[in-house]
Amino acid sequence: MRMDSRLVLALDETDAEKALGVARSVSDIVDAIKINWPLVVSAGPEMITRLSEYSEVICDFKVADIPNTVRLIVEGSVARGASAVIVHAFTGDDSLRAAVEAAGDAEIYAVTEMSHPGAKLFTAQHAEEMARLGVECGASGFIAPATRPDRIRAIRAIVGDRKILSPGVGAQGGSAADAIRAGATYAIVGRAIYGSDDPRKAAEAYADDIRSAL
Ligand code: NUP
Repeated sequence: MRMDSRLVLALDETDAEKALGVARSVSDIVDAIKINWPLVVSAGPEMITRLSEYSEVICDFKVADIPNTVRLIVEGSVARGASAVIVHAFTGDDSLRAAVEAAGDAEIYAVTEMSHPGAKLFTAQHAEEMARLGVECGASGFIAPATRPDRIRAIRAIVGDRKILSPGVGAQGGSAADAIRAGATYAIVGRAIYGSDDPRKAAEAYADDIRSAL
């Protein structure tokens, strides 16, 4: 995945044509487009392939299952054009290893602590353990919360030079520049870009904000 703007668009727009329009308008600004279930259940998995014409595509399927099911989901995503797939780490070492193996040349990013308030109940309490497990199992990157930059710092101390992608910027209250300063490799921004009146202008503003932190 390229590392120019360090900005990743979270494209949770559910209208296929609007989603493609946003992708087209920001593809030269963002380093990747992350898609999630909202777009896939409304517009179909072929969106992975269509969007891969504009940008690298990260499938944020937060896969949490037994190794065989994980393998099938990761293989299917990569076959459709995904450059990376996001999986949960709480499923354990066998499921994580199955994801990494199934990804081949594509990347696996493991969730550590999630960005929403409810994350404090479970994921926050095991985030460091999950990061350690991800490193052991060969994950290329980790998801850590822009809403709590101190937690990005803690995860960075564990994962060394592997990637950290941080959601929670904009609509959830986090700052892209703060996340990057805390050690994130990429800031992930969704609604604050695709939901704005001028997604291109919004993406440019986030890219400028990130640049100010480098
Ligand atoms: O901890 C996480 N928080 C989070 O928001 C892990 C995620 N993968 N995400 C995803 O990032 C979330 O599902 C959405 O696709 C995106 C954030 O979107 P927004 O809050 O910027 O609109």
